[in-house]
Amino acid sequence: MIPELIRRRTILTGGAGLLLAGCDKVIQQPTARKILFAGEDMQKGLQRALMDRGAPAPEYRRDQMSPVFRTNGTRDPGTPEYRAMVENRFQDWRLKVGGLVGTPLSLSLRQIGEFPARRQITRHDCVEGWSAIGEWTGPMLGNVLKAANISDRARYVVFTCADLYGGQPYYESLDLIDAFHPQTILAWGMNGRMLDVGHGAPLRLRVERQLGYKHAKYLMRIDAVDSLSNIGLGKGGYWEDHVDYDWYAGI
Ligand SMILES: Nc1nc2c(c(=O)[nH]1)N[C@H]1C(S)=C(S)[C@@H](COP(=O)(O)O)O[C@H]1N2
Ligand SMILES: [Mo]
Repeated sequence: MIPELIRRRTILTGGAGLLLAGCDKVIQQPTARKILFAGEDMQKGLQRALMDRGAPAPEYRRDQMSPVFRTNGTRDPGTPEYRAMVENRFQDWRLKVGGLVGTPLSLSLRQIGEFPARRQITRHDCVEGWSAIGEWTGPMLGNVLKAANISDRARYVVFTCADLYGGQPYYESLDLIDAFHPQTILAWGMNGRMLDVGHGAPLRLRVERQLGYKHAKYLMRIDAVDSLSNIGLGKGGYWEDHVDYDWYAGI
C-alpha cells in the first residue's frame, strides 16, 4: 500500500515527476512507455503504472528456497574500518539516517532489531543472468523513514555502503514508491541466520520489485533527498552512473 502522502504528491507532480522518479525500468523505456500509454490519457496511464508499482513481488514457500544463494559484487568490503566492525561483531556499527528528515537517527543493530520485522521468501534476480530464492528478515524501510520523520520535500532515498568502488562507496537510490513498498526491507537476517559478510552484513536493502544491483549491501547511511543530481554522477547509483543499464528493461 502506498502511503497517502506519496500517492498525493506523485499524482500532483504529474507526468515528468513520475517518469523522473521512476526506478521502474519498464516505465523509463521510451518504447515501453509508448505501448503502456498508447491510446490512453497520460494522467490515467501514469496512475495505472503507479498502482502496478505497488503490487507485491511473488513470495515463495520454504521448500522452494535455493540450496545455494550465491554472492555477487562485493563479497567482503575488506577495508580496515569494515574489518574492525566484523571483529567486534558490529557493536560499533551505526546506521545513519539523515538528509531531509526531521529527526536524524543513528541506529545500532540492536535498535534496528527492535522494529517489527517482516520475513519474506523472495527471488533475487541479478541482471547477469542468475536468480536465487532466499528468506530475508528485517524492518520495513518505510517504518525507519517514518521514525526519522522524513520530510515531505523528500523524493528519493540514497543508500551509502561500506564497500568501495574506485575509492568511493557503493551507492544506490530509490524513489519513495519503492522505499515505502511493504516488501522493501532493511534485512539483518537471511535464511534464518544473521546476515553474513558475503551477503552484506550487518544490514542490506531488499527491494523485491527491482533487480539485484538495487539491493545495496553493507549499509552505512540512508539519506532522504529531493534530487539525485548531486549524488555521484547524477543517475542515482554506482552502476547507473558508470554502466549503461537501459538495456535491462528491453528484455
Ligand atoms: N554494497 C554493495 N551492494 C551490492 C553490490 C555491491 O557490489 N556492493 N552488488 C549488487 C548486485 S549486482 C547484486 S546481484 C546483489 C548480490 O547480492 P548477494 O551477494 O547477496 O547475492 O547485491 C547488490 N548490492
Ligand atoms: Mo547483480
